[in-house]
Amino acid sequence: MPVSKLTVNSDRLTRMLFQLAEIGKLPDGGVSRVAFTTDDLLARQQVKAWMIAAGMTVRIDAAGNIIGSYAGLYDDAAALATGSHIDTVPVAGRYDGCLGVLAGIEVVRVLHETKTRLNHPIEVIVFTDEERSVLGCKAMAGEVKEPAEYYARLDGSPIQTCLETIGGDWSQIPTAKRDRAQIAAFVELHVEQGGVLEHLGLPIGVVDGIVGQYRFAANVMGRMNHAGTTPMHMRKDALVAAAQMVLAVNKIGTEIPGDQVATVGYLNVSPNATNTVPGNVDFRIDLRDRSQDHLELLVSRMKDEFAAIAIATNTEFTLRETLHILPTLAAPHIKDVIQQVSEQLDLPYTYLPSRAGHDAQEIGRFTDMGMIFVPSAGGISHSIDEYTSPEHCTQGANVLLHTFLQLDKVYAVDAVPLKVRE
Ligand code: HGY
Ligand code: MN
Ligand code: MN
Repeated sequence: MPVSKLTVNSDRLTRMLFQLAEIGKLPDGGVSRVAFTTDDLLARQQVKAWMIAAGMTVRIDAAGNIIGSYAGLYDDAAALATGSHIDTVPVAGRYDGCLGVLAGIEVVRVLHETKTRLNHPIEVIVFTDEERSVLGCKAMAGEVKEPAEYYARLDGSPIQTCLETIGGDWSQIPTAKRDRAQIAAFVELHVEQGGVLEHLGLPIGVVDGIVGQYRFAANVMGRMNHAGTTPMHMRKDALVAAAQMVLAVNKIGTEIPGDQVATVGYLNVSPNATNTVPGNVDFRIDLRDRSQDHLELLVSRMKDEFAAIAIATNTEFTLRETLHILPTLAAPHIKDVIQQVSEQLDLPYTYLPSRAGHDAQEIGRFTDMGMIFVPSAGGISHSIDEYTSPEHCTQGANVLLHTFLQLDKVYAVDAVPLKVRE
């Protein structure tokens, strides 16, 4: 069959998506598969089996990334890579990350079944812990500069033990770093997680670039006391202070000119008792924008606001950075190829930024990066209501397949074919 006629197997892709969603399934139909949990391990086993069935060899790097490789005609040519993540936020749907991994496996399976060998090796990568620390893709980009404590889990378990459970090795993290000689291009398929494509009625998004992010852990210290006997003017109420800080974060997001976003999605009160003035509050902040300079302005404004609130409420606070990702632009020639392929497949498209973070963001630090979006129903994600139709998933996977076929010609191979494959 001429490669131009190749298509993915829609039913098989849909079956894999639903089967993977059974691992970590919640009673109400959502999925919970947080990195390093038993369900994450089970899902990793399942994905490795699908990679092998698709004709790939599989290895795990020091960061626990699963790297499926499908040989090309030129063994030592740099790979064309795709992939994403299969770990989820605590209450998730079945598409975030998983579509990118499973579509990549399906693309290779079609090549394998039709005995199609590209010049370049193809890689499908499952990156470790995308939802919280983006450790996997950061390690591959050589960007893990922080001490192990920075990556400790919310429950305090050390990253060293977590990595061991998935076949990684914290002490060998630097060996996970790769470069452009090993990966010539990385293209990630992902659900949009926003409502632009659905609003425009378009099946394909060509991503211009991915926003940068800062995340912080804030701790407010007041004084725990009796709710009845402590006069209002004598209180150090950590929750009143934290509540004002949460509103300050929202104000930064809404009032500073620009299209940044600012969120507090996690908050813990202690001792969390009706008749006790709260002594301590933990909460976490997520700031995003397309410009690093603008992000730094948001952070500085936030710190000033928090300092003023602490003085006014007679409390103290600490602020610890838990994540910083620089914005990353997609490679223009990869965007061109995704556009051309969408036109060839008669799929209308638009260009748009990604306001969600992705593994491609870090991989784009050392090689050419591109992203393909497909619509999210209602613009919903990080929710059990996340949904993308089988048709849109299939269209996205076909755009990925044909983008690889095109990129195989775009990236010359100067190696001599070491052996002719069957
Ligand atoms: O939070 C994000 O943007 C991504 O879904 N991890
Ligand atoms: Mn994702
Ligand atoms: Mn996500």
